[in-house]
Amino acid sequence: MLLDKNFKGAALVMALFTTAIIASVSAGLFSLVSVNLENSKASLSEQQAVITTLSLESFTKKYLSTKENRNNIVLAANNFSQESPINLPLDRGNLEANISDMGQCFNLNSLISVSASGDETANEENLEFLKNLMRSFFIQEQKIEEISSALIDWLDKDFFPDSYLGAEDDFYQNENPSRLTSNQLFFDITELRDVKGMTEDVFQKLKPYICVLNSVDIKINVNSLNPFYPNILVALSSNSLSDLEARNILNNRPLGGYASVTDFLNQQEIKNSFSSKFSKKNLILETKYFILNTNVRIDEKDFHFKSHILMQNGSPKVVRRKIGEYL
Ligand SMILES: [Ca+2]
Repeated sequence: MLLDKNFKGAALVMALFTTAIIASVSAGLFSLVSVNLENSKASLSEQQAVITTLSLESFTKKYLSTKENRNNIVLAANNFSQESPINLPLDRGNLEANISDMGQCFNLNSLISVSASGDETANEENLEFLKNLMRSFFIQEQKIEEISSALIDWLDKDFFPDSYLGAEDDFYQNENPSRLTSNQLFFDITELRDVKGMTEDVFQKLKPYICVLNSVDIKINVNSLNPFYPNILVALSSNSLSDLEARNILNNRPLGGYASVTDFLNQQEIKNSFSSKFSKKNLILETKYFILNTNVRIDEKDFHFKSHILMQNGSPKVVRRKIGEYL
């Protein structure tokens, strides 16, 4: 009788135990199915976002294929915002996009010159321009020298500091967090934060004025410059113009932009101050590099894309795509 009672108790425990296992397995399976469903949904949304972006890219390339439209982007971008907003409703969300004119920023990758035999050297004229840009923010000269030297070592492929203020792997390995030099062109401006000497304060000051292009070229479009960001002009004048003077020059620009670079250089305020080789060599009136920034929102999920569009032999080509956005 006692045995029977024990047996019944054990059977009940076993039954409960089995039910518990089945319940937890079912719950696990259900959450696995839900996660898979969510993943499939997210993947479908991403695919749709990519397809939408590619369609917008095609439209943008077509738009940018005429000189008149490119000029419209330049003139629209230089007044109050550096961007031209596009906003379209989609079936399950919306699309926001803008085309940034890259004729108004300093390409960090232009700090290195690569010879035909592949030798890399610092591009001294471009480096001097960047130093002037930092000087326009009244950054200390020692800090400017430290950042400039470290930047060249960060970009060049060798492992030896080019100057006593430079830094290669042995310096960065002892830093916290430990890291290595990139030894290649920048992919995003946020990498600048990892370079020796860079502080968040200096980074934030430079941020509106610098960019990273898929090339070592640098061209500044005098019609692209924005009066709200006058420091490029200050740096072009080797810091002989003040912020206010630079802003005034940009505010008094002809409505349709300058007709020639000579017209721009012949202005009284400019004439005497633009003596650097950089300002003589790199000023243009036509932007050749644009970035299409797209944000597609589908089913309450956001997808960011950057499409770099470069004019090559007279027609626009997408030369780089990047998914996501760094802060
Ligand atoms: Ca290096």
